Amino acid sequence: MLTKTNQECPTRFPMPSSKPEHVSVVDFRDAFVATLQNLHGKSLAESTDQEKFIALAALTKEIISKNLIETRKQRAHDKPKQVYYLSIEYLLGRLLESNLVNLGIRDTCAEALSLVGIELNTLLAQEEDAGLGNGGLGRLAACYLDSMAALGLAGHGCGLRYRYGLFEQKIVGGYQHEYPDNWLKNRSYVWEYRRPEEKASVRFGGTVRVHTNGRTKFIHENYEHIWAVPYDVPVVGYKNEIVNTLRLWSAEVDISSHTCSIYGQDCNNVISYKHGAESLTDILYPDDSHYEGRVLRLKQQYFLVSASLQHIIHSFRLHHSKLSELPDKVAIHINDTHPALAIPELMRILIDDYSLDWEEAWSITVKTISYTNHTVLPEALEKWPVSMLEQLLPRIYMIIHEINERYCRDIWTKNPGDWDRVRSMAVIADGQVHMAHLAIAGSHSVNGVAKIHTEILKNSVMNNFYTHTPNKFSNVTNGITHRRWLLMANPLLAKLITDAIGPSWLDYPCDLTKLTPFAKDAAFLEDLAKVKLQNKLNLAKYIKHKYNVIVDTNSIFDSHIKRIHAYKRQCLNALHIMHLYNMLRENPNIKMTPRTFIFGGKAAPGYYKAKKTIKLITTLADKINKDKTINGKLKVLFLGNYNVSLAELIIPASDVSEQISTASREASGTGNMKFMMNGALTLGTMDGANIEISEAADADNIFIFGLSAEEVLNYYRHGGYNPWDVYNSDPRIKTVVDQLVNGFFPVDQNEFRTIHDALLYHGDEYFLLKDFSSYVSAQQQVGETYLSKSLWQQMCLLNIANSGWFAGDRTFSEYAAEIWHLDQPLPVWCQCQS
Ligand code: B1N
Repeated sequence: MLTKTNQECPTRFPMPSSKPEHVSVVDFRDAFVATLQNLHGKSLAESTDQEKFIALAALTKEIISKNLIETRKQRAHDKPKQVYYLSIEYLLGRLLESNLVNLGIRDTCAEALSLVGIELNTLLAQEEDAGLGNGGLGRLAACYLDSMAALGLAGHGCGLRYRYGLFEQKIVGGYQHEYPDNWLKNRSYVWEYRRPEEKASVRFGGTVRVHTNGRTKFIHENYEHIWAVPYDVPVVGYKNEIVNTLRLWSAEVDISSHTCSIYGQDCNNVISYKHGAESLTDILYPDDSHYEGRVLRLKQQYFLVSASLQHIIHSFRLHHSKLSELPDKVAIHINDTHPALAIPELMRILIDDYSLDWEEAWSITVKTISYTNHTVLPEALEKWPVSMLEQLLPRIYMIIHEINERYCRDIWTKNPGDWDRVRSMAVIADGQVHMAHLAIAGSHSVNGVAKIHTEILKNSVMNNFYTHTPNKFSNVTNGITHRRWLLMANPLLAKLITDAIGPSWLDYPCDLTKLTPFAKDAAFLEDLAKVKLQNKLNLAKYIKHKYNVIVDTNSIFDSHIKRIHAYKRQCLNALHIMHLYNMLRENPNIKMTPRTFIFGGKAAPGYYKAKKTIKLITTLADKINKDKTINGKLKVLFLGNYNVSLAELIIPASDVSEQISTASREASGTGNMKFMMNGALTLGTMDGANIEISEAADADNIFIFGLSAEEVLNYYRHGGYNPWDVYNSDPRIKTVVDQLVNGFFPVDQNEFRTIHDALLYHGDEYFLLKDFSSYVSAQQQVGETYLSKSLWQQMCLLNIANSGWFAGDRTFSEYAAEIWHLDQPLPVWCQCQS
């Protein structure tokens, strides 16, 4: 069954020793009560749940702190190569439970609390999600931190400490409303350590004076400077006593040295200047699919990069004197182009602060930096106007200019006379700085995040770059942490697995393949079904409590949870539900497996079409859920404020995982992997990592439909297709499309006009109508397969058994070996089976 993983099984090295904390239940209870009293000056009986949560987190942090200090000490001694992962987003979710799990004390803690009448789950629910990210890219960064710590790598995250995370979504009258996510209610975060003594100064604006007296010097003058103050969030390794850090930078202005008199009569102006400058790290940009060209975003990017690089070079120099050794001792990884200014910033530091010449600085920079691309959507590719960069970051712009000159010269030398090629690859073209071009030019490695995505980069989107430097390009398919997404989010399934095959899968996720023989074990499959049912009951309880809707746990729970975007095709799902509803209204006794369709996801606040999609789903839900004539065969739910915690509830309870993006548009997807690991069957297109999921789980165990990426790209190259042909030839399609605007819904007839017109009058850019018929057939096959309980459970089991390859530990072993060239023994995610 597991052919690929066996072949790719790396050399075996031992895992770091597993020493779970030996804390006794009674000691833990006593320490908890003492911490509670100490922190709040209240007895257990007087304390609120929030206070109890804070005490439990503080106690957990105490254990973590010891390990953090020890890890630092050990690293100062061993001096391993350090990895710095630079990302503008980290979608951490809650940390208390995952920290307890990783420390190996979750059960001890639960038992200790029960001695004093407290349910651990009640306290866990008190924690705010840390939502410092939009979606896949930010959650991926969080999963990788977890894997790096678990594998014992000296890997650190660098990011921004946004005062407000991704907005809170409320559904009012069926529409999305956004509210600030005030996650730092008490101005501080239970897990962080503020380290003002390690602050860095970041400079904006001003001018550059070129001083040529012997050696050319660049003197940056008249700039404004803002302090970047680090807050370190500990990242706990799985039962290995390793603690890494995620360093989040916060903007601060110290006004103690500003005299009020130069600003005006009183100190108000100084204070408002401070507030203005510090707002730099106030908000996360809430859009992950359209590039945002505002100067504040550029400031955030440079702030992250400059503070992080100053810190990296400073830490390096504590142990090493020769900067030429930087690439041997440090790897800097940029998560998409948002931190691509790391390239000119490292050049600036090496040239201006350490007097290296250009060639040497460039060689060090390129060898140190690597880049992951996460999207081929043209509207998401970052480009900054030259004028904006020049004004905000004059010295950085000079360096980018020089990078561009040299890069273009190099392309020209290899392709004399080919101006078109030079223009298409230039870092600066048409008055804009192309960040992806800068990232490729300035790093030694460029990787895509799923096989097909990398192929599209190499063969079309970045083809010129690929032919110029083919060795830079590689693929590293994304992965997720099986500790959070299986062990923690689905404890019943984790227990069932461990009882069957032992606990080795926790350290070696590919050992999940040991489950394969259970595909023929009827009793085990029954147990698997029971676990799913229990998880469905948990979700049903939440839905009843929150939305007062009763869902049938014998129905198929079919989930579509992710950001709302035209290419992710939530509308295709909605059109199919309309079609099922039409069939049921025509004949309520039609044979149809009952379904509960679950949606969740946020739309970017300025994304009109995505917001209309939410309104369409909620309107459809209202109509269907109220209709008694369909005998409860269909239910539709839009669960508000989708975030990491809600995903942890929905995924273990789902039977079907909707991964229906237009082929070629989704770089990878990672939700698809989480569902697979929890035994939901994928209904998807041949896009992103779905393709590798279908290879790993075997094509028989997933439902594939729709155009291939090649077909879609071909249509795009030839100006699209004609949706009217499909509309006129398939009455099912005509009916549902017409229903968008013909009064079928009890709303203004123009409410869904944009959606309707995009399908018929604007070429159906994402091929909803073209894929509709094959989607309907695949859905029908899902319904029929579900009727055979044992076949369904067998398919679920084979998905779980083959999901180990999608663990972040595998991904990180690949990065460590092939991109960062770490000097430690390679971490292992897979035991070679004899
Ligand atoms: O990155 C994920 C992939 O699994 C998804 O397919 C991909 O869509 C996602 C601008 C992005 N690509 N680009 C972004 C995020 C924030 C932002 O401001 C773009 N996110 C993705 C992980 O590889």
